[in-house]
Amino acid sequence: MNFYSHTPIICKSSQVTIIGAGKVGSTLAQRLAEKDLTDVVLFDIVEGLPQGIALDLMEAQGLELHNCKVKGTNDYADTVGSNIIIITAGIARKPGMTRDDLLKTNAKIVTHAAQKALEYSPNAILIVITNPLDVMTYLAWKTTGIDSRRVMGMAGVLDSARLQTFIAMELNLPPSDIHTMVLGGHGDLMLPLPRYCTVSGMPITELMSESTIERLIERTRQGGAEIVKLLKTGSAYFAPSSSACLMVEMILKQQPRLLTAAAYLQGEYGLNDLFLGVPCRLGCQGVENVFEVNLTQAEKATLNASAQSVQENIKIALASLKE
Ligand code: TXD
Repeated sequence: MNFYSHTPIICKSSQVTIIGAGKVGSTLAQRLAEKDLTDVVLFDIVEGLPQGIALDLMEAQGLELHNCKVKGTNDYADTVGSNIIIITAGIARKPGMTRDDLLKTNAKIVTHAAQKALEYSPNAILIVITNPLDVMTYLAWKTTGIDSRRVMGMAGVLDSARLQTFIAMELNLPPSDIHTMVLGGHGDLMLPLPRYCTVSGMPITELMSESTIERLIERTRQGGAEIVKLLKTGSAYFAPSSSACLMVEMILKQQPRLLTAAAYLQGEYGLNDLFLGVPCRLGCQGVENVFEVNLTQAEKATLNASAQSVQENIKIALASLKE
């Protein structure tokens, strides 16, 4: 009897491709595999990087006891037949840099990645993570021409998780008791909605002073920048990868939940032809439903300002793709 035989590698029936094996991409690959959710193909243009990360993750398989295969590659052909494609490729923010500074470089990277990956996985659902998020999600959809319900951007889950964390820290309660909602663009004009944030069913407006809520909201708006400033190189990746992992889990397991994602709007909230963070139901079809919540005049004004900024950047990005 051979006590040292290798654990057989059982392939999962689903496959997720992650484009960009940087901080977010590699951490997401780890989360997906270690949660035993799906096989993962990790793609990057840097030779050896995705292969090295994939091998490292596979060497932990017997310790973490999961059954998912992680493969690293520089060849899009290896991504064939993926159920979900996640784009994290691009350059990350450096201190003092806004998300919109990333616009033109990432526009080229994201549109190329979306087109190449969909060539090999024409039925895949596309989740965009690269910043500036709402613009990149639009470009990925526009330049591939796939059904808009199959395209979504990850930001609302993260922004909501950040606000959830700050409320939990303030009230000294577990984050699981706290439900938050942050709409709008993934930027300084995001729209946290305290009226819709609850602690075990109680609106936070009943539990905290206006000034405390405003402080936590401002910290949420600056949540990405706060981490960029602390890290000095690169941006957040643990919570972003957890957020994307949750979206993948809901889609693959067909266990829809209401959460915020950048979804294509066709009249909802009075907005048209852009991707913006709104509450949706995600399922195996992608964005299965967009929910419209009532907004006050002030909230509507913030959402409109957010939409306007996204639409202006879409124009700049589309023009830059023709240069
Ligand atoms: O909430 C959100 N959506 C975000 C978004 C939260 C965190 C990070 N956010 C953005 O994700 C961030 O501003 C970046 O635009 C992306 C990726 O962030 P990450 O921290 O992972 O950046 P890295 O570590 O620099 O990784 C980027 C990788 C790197 O390995 C490059 O070699 C690769 O992208 N890259 C490419 N891969 C494939 N194809 C092309 N063309 C390419 N260009 C660069």
